[in-house]
Amino acid sequence: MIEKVLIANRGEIALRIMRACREMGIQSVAVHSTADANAMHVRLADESVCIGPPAAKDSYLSTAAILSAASITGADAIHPGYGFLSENADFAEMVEEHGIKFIGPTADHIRLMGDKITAKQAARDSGIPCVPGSDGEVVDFEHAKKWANEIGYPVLIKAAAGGGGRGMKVAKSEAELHDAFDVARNEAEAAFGNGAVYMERYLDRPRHIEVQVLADEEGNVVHLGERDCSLQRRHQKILEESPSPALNSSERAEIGKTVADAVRKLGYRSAGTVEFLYENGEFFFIEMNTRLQVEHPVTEAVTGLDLVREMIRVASGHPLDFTQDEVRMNGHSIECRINAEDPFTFAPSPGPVHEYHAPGGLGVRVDSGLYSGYSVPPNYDSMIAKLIVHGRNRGECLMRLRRALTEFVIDGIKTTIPLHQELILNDEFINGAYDIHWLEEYLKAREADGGK
Ligand code: MV4
Repeated sequence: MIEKVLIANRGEIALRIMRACREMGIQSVAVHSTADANAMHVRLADESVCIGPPAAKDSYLSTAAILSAASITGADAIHPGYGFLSENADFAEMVEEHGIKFIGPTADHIRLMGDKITAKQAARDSGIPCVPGSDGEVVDFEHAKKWANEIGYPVLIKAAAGGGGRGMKVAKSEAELHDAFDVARNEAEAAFGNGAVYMERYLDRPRHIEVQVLADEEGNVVHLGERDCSLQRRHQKILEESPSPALNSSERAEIGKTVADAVRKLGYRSAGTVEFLYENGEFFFIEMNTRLQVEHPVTEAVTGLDLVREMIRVASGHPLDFTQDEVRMNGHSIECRINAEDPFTFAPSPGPVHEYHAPGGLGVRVDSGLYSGYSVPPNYDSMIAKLIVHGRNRGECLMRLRRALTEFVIDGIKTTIPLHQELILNDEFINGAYDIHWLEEYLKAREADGGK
């Protein structure tokens, strides 16, 4: 059994993992940069180690510093959280080579899903529906033309090493294809050191729906329903909900079963998320995330399960102690990501927090490392809190969300709380009638109205 976990992360997710450890009687080790010496994750841990200067590449991304910290504290496992080293297959491999358990999937599965071409092939071979597109890499313009004619325009050229929206180019016709192909290849080479690209039919107005799974080492796999993550700006999610307002229960059961069967075939272990675009009643695989995700709490709210606890149990070699039939989806949950940003321009707003008051009450959860007197450092991601609300149905959830956003006080810095207050009064949002482009169009219209 795991006795001491080093948490290779910071902020709210480090706290989240520590809380699971404490409930399980596991010691926790925080690591931190010099910029985070006063962070809540350092205060709440059983032990902490400073691993370097503020720049992430010299601290939270330094495999040497993190492995040294694990070694001197005698940690027998590492949880990577999300971002940073969480989807770095070489890191997962190094951790295991040091005789330390990596709380996540195998390095091979991380590598397989990290390359979007091999990920798509694996998904398709396991029975997951994919976006019609090229059979693997598109190596030159002649092949690009051949595939585009087969798929039909518009087409999307994507980088194998991309993901999360980086390195994509649309071509609406053959006239645009040559330049789009060249630009995509060159950008992929420059950004990732890997110029491999592939091609898909471009879906016009899909929703972004992702299915959560948990798998153990004995081949037991359960799906925990889906999350709708369509509300995004520049590929940053702003608000997520579960269940998706777009699905009915038979669609939900069917995609869940398809994903769980595929993940079992892949021999995957730990928590994972299979991402889809959903348009006109059809699901199309785009990527698989081999980590715990920011928005996991909405799934926790609806299922009552503790995903971090399950990840730790699976990493310890325990089988899942519940079956698919025992997973009950209950009610509705919404998460608002609260960023230290101007709610109109989205300019970062780090600095000292004067007054801090988190909302509470029935159905309300706040995951955050903020406290009065804390100063948000300028060196990292601007997400400073997640507000997660649960209700028996979407209407009750929205009522509680409105109430909770009214109670939330974060003084001294600008936050995106006013944006959320505004969004949840919008009729289209209230009706669940949004897709992946809705928020950006909403914000553009708001700007045209004179910043209000
Ligand atoms: C697409 C697409 C339309 N058609 N693929 C962007 C992030 C990356 N994970 C996949 N992305 C997209 N892939 C096809 N064939 C549109 C997007 C996309 C998107 C997807 C999910 C959430 C937000 C998005 C915003 C713009 C584009």
